[in-house]
Amino acid sequence: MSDNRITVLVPGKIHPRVLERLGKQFDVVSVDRNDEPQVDANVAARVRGIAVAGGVNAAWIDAFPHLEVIANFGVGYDGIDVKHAASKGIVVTNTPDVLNDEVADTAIALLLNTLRQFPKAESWLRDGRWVKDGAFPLSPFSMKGRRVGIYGLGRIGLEIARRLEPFKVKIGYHTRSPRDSLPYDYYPTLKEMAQSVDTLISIVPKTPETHKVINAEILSALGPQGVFINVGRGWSVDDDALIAALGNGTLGAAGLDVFYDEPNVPAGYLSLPNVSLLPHVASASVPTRDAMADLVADNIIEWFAKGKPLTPVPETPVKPRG
Ligand code: NAP
Ligand code: 8YV
Repeated sequence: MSDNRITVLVPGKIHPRVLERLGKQFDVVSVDRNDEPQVDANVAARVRGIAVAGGVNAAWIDAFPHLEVIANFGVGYDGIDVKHAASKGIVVTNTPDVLNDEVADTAIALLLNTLRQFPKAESWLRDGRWVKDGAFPLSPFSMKGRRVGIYGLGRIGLEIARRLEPFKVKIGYHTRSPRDSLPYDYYPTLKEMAQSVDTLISIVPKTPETHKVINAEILSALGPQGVFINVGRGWSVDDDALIAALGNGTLGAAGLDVFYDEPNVPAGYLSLPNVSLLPHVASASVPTRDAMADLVADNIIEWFAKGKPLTPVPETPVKPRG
């Protein structure tokens, strides 16, 4: 460790490219990510940046008196106590835009898998059932003629909408503020949207307002032909209500990439035939994760070189470094 290099702390695991890029110009200190930081006092006094995939709570923020910047690996930064960071003048950055295409592609793939049961059809072939039992059963649902409501039409939601256009489905969305000049129907409430569509795709952030809003009422409004897809956060879903609705036919099918308490997936989903499950892989390709890693590194590099990170989150101030 050299004295004139800035120290950047990495709590827990992160993409190796972040370590490689930052290691070229900073002293990078990797530590376990527990609830309370356990970092040598001499190191703690030197830390000026944190790069993290996951969470940084107030205890971690308070443990480093010279902390200036926290760079999160991921566009969703719900694991970081941004309010606390903001109160101390610490800048938080995330990785927007570089993953829009990948996550939107995954949303469409998950929707098709859910409607047409392709993962099950492949298992049918691999298990020798095509030979033994004949053709795979017809899928109960199809993309054709669907009315799709997108809950959250931000960077990723808009890419999902654009990808849906060639499928000739009807597209609507719900956000708190309508977006200008878009050819999609705006619904002022989630409930109104759920009553008007048969396919709901959730791509909202984890916030106090989005907690368990996909509940029994919303699922029942989608109806027995209805399909729910979640690529946002598991936080937004009432799992008990969704498992019950899928089990008793109130809702037709669901496709989930994200869960309330990852990596734990409620057992109720695993035994249901009408749910397609992915282990939070929407952005998980080599090119996209490389781009996210580069943006984490570049945010830290730009902050210390120019006092201005590339992609600060709106809640934290960007004051030039003193
Ligand atoms: P974004 O550009 O900030 O878009 C968020 C959208 O949600 C906006 O349209 C916003 O519109 C809407 N929204 C926020 N709060 C809302 C509320 N209470 N009610 C209704 N609409 C609300 O974010 P993004 O880059 O698209 O990412 C969205 C989220 O996707 C991330 O925060 C992350 O949690 C998740 N994500 C998941 C994966 C994955 O691997 N599955 C990958 C990337 C991202 P208004 O502000 O007008 O309401
Ligand atoms: C990643 C995500 O899986 O960007 C996000 O918000 O949920 C995903 O892209 C995650 O952030 C990796 O830690």
